[in-house]
Amino acid sequence: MKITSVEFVKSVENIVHLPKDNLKEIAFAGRSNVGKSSLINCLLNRKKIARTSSTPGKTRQLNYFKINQKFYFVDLPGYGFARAAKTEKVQWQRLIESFLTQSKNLQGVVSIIDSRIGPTKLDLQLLEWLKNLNIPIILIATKSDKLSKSALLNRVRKYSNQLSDLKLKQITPFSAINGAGKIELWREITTLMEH
Ligand SMILES: Nc1nc2c(ncn2[C@@H]2O[C@H](COP(=O)(O)OP(=O)(O)OP(=O)(O)O)[C@@H](O)[C@H]2O)c(=O)[nH]1
Ligand SMILES: [Mg+2]
Repeated sequence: MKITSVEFVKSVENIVHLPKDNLKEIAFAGRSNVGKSSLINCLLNRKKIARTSSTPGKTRQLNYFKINQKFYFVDLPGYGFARAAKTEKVQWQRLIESFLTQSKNLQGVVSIIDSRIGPTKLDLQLLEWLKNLNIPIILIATKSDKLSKSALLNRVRKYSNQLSDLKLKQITPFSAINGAGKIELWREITTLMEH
């Protein structure tokens, strides 16, 4: 995908404020600190259009990025941030839920897991939920640079088996550090967008 323009449009805390221009959307979901914002920056060839941080729980709204004036990337708040206040957790959860159930333009969700950790309980909940809602899933195992090639292969194979019920096409290893998996992920995103 040739990126001609990237624009941060807005942060949304309540879905009544979703953009109204009906452009197609791809959302990015995963545990807090898993690397969602870094992955978005890497895909868009921008260093810090999506804010990243080593402090978990940085992304607390739905962040809308308009690409090539044609479609949106939506950076979702991370789930499972242990130190967040309970009321805050409930708030984010509600925001993600209402977004996933009500966005009319959502083409699919890039669900991001940590290649070293694999799917956690919360990841599984999200995946099952997406499946029940018939929302297409692209599954990414990020931070692949932290594992050797053979360890990575083994883990990805293991996760595929663990998730066989979901009938995913594949799990794509990815690294925001060295760009591994970037071409494959763009290919998967483009395929969803063409539907
Ligand atoms: N080694 C390595 N580190 C990564 C990678 N992706 C992200 N990180 C690091 O992981 C930390 C969290 O990254 P973010 O992109 O901010 O994670 P996030 O999922 O957006 O976090 P929240 O917005 O808090 O939910 C940062 O310190 C990143 O530098 C990767 O592919 N490899
Ligand atoms: Mg983030």
